[in-house]
Amino acid sequence: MTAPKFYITTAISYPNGVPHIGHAYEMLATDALARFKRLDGFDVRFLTGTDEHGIKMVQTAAREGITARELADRNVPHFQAMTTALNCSNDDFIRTTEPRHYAASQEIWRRMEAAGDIYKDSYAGWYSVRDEAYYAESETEVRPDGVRYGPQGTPVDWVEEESYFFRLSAYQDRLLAHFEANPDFIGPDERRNEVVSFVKGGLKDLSISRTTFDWGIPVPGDPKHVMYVWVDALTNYITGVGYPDVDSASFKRYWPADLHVIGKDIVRFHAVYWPAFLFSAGLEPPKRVFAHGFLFNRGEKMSKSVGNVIDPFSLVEHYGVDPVRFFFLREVPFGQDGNYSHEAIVNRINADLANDLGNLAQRSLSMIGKNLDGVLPSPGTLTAEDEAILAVADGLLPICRAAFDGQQIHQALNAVWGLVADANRYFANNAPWQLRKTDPDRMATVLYVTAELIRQIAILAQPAMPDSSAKLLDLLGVSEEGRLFAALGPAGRLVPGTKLPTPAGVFPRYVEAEATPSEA
Ligand code: ME8
Repeated sequence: MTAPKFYITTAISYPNGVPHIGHAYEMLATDALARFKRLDGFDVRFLTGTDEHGIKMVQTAAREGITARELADRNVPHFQAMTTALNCSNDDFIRTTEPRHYAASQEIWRRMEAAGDIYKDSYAGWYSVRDEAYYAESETEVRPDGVRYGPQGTPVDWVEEESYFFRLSAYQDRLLAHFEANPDFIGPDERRNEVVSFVKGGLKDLSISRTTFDWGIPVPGDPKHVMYVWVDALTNYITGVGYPDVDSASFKRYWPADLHVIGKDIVRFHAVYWPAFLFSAGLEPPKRVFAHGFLFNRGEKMSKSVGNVIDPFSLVEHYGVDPVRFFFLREVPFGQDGNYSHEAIVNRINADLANDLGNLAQRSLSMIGKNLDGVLPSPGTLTAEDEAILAVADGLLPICRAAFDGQQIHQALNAVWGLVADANRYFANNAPWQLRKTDPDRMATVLYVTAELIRQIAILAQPAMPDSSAKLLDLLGVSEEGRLFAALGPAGRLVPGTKLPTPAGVFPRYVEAEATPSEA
């Protein structure tokens, strides 16, 4: 039987600067979703990349006295390096300046044109360079500073130029019918409701080309025009699986995408424009679009002028990649806005990781090392308590799967850390260190059960913390194959008699640098 497929993407980032924590957050969360599916037996394809065209790139480059291409070439390597620093498992990294993407974008344009959905007219209206978005006047407001702002709080400029238009208005009913028939198309529900009311409010045709600059993909047959950056940006998702070759094995296998993970500011593009373009081109829409929230530094928006922009590379350098991944995934309910601060990160590292999971593993495994020559014991007859806690562990996969299928990553981690807490209580109540003399057989059983709980916790922690979970599974002598979700539950129980490696700490405590001298 061939594995079912799962095609997942992040938004592609504008490389008009270096990556920030919002980019890192989206990337690591999407990676956790991708890893979960792989471990659960899916043939996963995970795409990320950079969105390099558009006026925003042109303007930033001009300010720096370089070309947009030079700006992209300078910043893209930082985005690529970030995927490595965050230990992301993306299968591909697309740059919208690649020839394969020009071919895909020009083909989707031709298809939309052939469908009668593209016409030439002239555009006069408001445009936000920061959002790369057109807004109706009713969506904008003039603030006391005399500047007109769009709905996301970015300034808008008046634009008037000849432009091609996409007949978005023709897709209003079809989009509404699609939302109705596919209640899971947009998540979370709040975002879905916003989109439905936006579409119900009436769709205007969309300007999809520009003539006042040339940093973009030329419009087929009219190279004076370049495509509106969002037409080309959204198309990356099909370029990444081989479009325009719709007969290619990869396009046939992976399209439609199963999940586009994006931030809440770009839902309209993904849930309205993108499916309309695809309908027009005769292609299937993605199955689901999920919007995560925004991250704030202690409640404040990150901004260069406030000086609270945190570089994802230094975060990883400082706390370690797995603690950073774990912190964001456990702390911020996925889909909601979240906050981060040094204290909150340290608290998660020391409480959830070092104390709760790290100590439990260290104490139980070193008892096996010291008292049982490092050989996993055979459990004796299981008590009701043993059976009950093993049943909790054996029942976690469906809970985690349901959570991940709704992108509720934090709920899955809550369930797993619920077992971590249970396992700590179990270990403390059974006090195997006291049983050593009084009832060595019972001690062996308690140590076996504890090790077995840690095995299942580590398997389920892999999507969030791939490296640390691997270290734990190494300490338990679990084979590569034994790390897949198929090995969860009774099917993959630890094998008594296995000789374990010498235990080593996996989750060090975070110690404040300032504290070191006084402690020394
Ligand atoms: O929007 N917190 O690119 P981008 C969380 N090129 N997420 C954030 C964030 C924050 N503070 N700031 C940004 C674009 N993001 C387009 C996408 S897709 C075909 C084209 C998220 O570099 C943002 O919501 O501005 C988006 O999903 C991603 O980072 C890239 O943002």
